[in-house]
Amino acid sequence: MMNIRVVGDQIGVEVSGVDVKSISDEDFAKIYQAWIDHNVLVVTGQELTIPEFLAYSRRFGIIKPHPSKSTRHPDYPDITLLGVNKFGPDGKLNETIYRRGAEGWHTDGAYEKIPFKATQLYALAIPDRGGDTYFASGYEAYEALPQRLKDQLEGVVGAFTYGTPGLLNPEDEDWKPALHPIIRTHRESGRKSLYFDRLKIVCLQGLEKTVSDDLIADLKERMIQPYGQYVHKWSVGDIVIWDNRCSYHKAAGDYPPEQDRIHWRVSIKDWDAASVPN
Ligand SMILES: O=C(O)CCC(=O)C(=O)O
Ligand SMILES: [Fe+2]
Repeated sequence: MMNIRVVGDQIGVEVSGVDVKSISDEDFAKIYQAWIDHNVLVVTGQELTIPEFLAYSRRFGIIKPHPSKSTRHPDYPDITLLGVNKFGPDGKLNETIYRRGAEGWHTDGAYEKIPFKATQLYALAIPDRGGDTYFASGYEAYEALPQRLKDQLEGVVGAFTYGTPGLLNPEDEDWKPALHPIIRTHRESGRKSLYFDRLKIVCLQGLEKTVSDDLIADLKERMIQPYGQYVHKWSVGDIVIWDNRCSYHKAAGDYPPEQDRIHWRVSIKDWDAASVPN
C-alpha cells in the first residue's frame, strides 16, 4: 500500500509501497501534490529500465536533454549519466565528473530562459559511505529575509549564466545569460521563494555594480536556512525529484572515488515550455 511520509520539517517527503511503473492517476495526483508541498520527493525501492524511468519522469513535465552533451547517455540523450567515465584513459580522476553538483548550493537550469522545473535522479550504484545530496528550501530563504531586503528585491531581475566549467562542449560555451526575477512566485503553490544561484548569477539588472555585488554577497549568506534543509542518504533503487523553482541542492562530493556512485538524471520543464527554445 502506498505510504507518504514527511521526512524534513520544511522540505522532503518519502513515498514507499509503490511501483512507479503502474501508479494510478489518482495515486499519482497525491504524489505530485506531496512533491509540490514538500519540494523534494523520494520514492524508494524501484527497479526500472531507462524507458520506464523516462515514462515516469514525463508525468511531471517535459524532459529536455541537458546542455552538457558529453555526459548524455549515448543511446538516450534525455538521460544524463552521473558518475560515469569518472576516470580518464590515463587512470586520473576526472574531478568535473566526480564533483558534479558539489561546487556549492545551486538550482538547476537557471541559465535557461525557462529553467528546469524539476530534476529527477535514479540511483544505480551507491558508495558505502558519503555521496549524500543536500537540499534546502527557497521558500524558507525568502521568509527569512528582513523586510527591507524583501522590499528592495521585489521586481529585481537577475542575470544567470552557465556555472560549471568543463561540462559543456567548447562550441556550446558562449552562453547568453538568462533573466529571472529574484523573488519568484511558484506557479503551483502560489508561494514566494528566493530564486538565487551563487554559482550562476552574474548581476542584478538595473542596479549599480557595487549595489548588485553587495546584494549578491548578502544573498549568498542568506540562501540557506538550517531548519529548511533535508539530507538524502541514497540507496540503490531510490528516485529523488526536486523542485528547482523553490529549492537549492548540492552533492556532498565526498565519497571514496574508487567506488561507484551512478545515477540516471533527467531535466524536466513545465508543460508550457514545449515550444520555447532553450
Ligand atoms: O549528484 C547529486 O547528488 C546531485 C548533483 C546535482 O547537482 C544535479 O544532478 O543537478
Ligand atoms: Fe544540480
